[in-house]
Amino acid sequence: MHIKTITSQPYSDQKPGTSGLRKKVRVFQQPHYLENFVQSIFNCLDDIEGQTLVLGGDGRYYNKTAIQIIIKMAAAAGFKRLLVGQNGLLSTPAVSILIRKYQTLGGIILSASHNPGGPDDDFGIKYNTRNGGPAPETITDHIYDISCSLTEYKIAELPDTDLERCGITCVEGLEIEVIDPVTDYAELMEHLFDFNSIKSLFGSGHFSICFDAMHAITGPYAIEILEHRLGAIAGSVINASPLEDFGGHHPDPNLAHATELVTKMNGCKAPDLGAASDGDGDRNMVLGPNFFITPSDSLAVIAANAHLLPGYPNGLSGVARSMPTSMAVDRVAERLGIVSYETPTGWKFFGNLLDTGRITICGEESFGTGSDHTREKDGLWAVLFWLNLIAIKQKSVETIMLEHWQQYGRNFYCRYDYEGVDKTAAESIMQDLRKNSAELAGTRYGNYLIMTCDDFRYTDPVDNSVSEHQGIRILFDNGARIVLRLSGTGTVGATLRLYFEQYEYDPQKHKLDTPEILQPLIEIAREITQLEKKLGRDQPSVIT
Ligand code: VG1
Ligand code: CO
Repeated sequence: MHIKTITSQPYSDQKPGTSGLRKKVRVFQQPHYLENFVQSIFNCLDDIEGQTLVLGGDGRYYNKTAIQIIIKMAAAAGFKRLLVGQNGLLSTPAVSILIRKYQTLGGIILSASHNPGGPDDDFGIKYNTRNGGPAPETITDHIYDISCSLTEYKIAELPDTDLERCGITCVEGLEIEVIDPVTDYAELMEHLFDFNSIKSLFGSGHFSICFDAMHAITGPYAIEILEHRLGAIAGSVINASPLEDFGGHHPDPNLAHATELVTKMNGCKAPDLGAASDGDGDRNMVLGPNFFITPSDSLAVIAANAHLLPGYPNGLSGVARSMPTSMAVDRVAERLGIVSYETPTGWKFFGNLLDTGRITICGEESFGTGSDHTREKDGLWAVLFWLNLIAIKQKSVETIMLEHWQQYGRNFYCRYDYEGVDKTAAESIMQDLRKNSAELAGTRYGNYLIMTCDDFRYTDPVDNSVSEHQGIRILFDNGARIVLRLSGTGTVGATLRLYFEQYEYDPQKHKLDTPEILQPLIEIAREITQLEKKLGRDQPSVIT
């Protein structure tokens, strides 16, 4: 195999964020930009020789070009075997599952998740380690350090790989296997869930689903699993073909972006279950007719009922949620007598807890839920969980949720995102809060008394690594919370996120509207931060 060494200049902006390196496609198209980052990943790994790498992406614009480059660079780096998704496609949870199943060194995922795709939009690249999970900060920091001084990369002179047909190609000692993206994933789902009872549910003729794949990666997975294996009627999966620009939409499964699904679910003759997933298949939204389940509530319901499902016969060892996620799951954990861990935002922080068996289920408010079956959040898994639960309980989505609130109380919750704002202004809002945190404690706003205001700091209980500045928490005496943090996935300016939560035990109030309950907290946040004046915005860009 002839290997070329190409001289390049280091870039100074290749620092991975919450989930990999995300930039505009045009940034990745700069000379050697992608190659430099990939070489930095490979240089960070010291045991590549003879190993296997999983490779795939969500099919967005530049996926095809990038994958051919990475195949040639992986060959030059000394990998012995590459497992590549057919047509370059693999969902994020599928990559994680493949890494674990075939015990590979790791995997590379090409995706910017829910960010829009196309020549003028976003691309991303992420490295997952041997456990199947996103590389922890120690590794991503190391990759970044390497990238800052990288002056050359290696690439093998090979023809492009035919990714359209599944099968094995051997090129001078390197085995490139093009695999069906769905098979291994679907097989694992069959172990975790009772497919027969879900089949009976669909077979009864009284139950229907609409799954919106948002022209992103989960289309092929949902068609195979929901329609072919579980018998949902043809057409249950909408926007099923992955497109390079996701049909011009944000592939983000929330009420603001999954508009086609939301219209169906709020119309007459709505299906019994509505669901959607994001660009790379790790997020999920679950809806009933005219009824929205917040991701934090979904996590709590999943934790409370996991023991009923075939995949979790021994119940849960523990649970975890990211700090901004509502505390609904903590109440379930308390009743189950298990620990609920509070981690910083980003799935990588769940890795050690899952690997050491401390937790079985975990989730984030940002439409992410998962379990120890993999090391990524898993969109379709969550939808299958709800299907299986409905099949067991023979109750509607709404009834399951209302009964849960009756038992545990309800955590009213919402998130405000101010996207693409001035970075300096957003950072100064955070800085001012840090500065004033001591004075804020003890201040009263109407019925709300601030108990503490702090900057979340996490010590990983397994490796004792410390992550600081993970978001500002304003905690009130009645258990309400306001959380503020800056996004680590945006590609334009800064995105400021505000999270609001208030607990309500009284069942009489459970059907009240979230905005009504949370309005006082929203006003307090406006007053304390003056954010709308400072950011020059009178409304958030998105409310979820
Ligand atoms: C966002 C979410 C976070 C999630 C991350 C990656 O990060 O808030 O919970 O883990 O996206 O998800 P941030 O830093 O922008 O708030 V995905 O589906 O975009 O890989
Ligand atoms: Co995603």
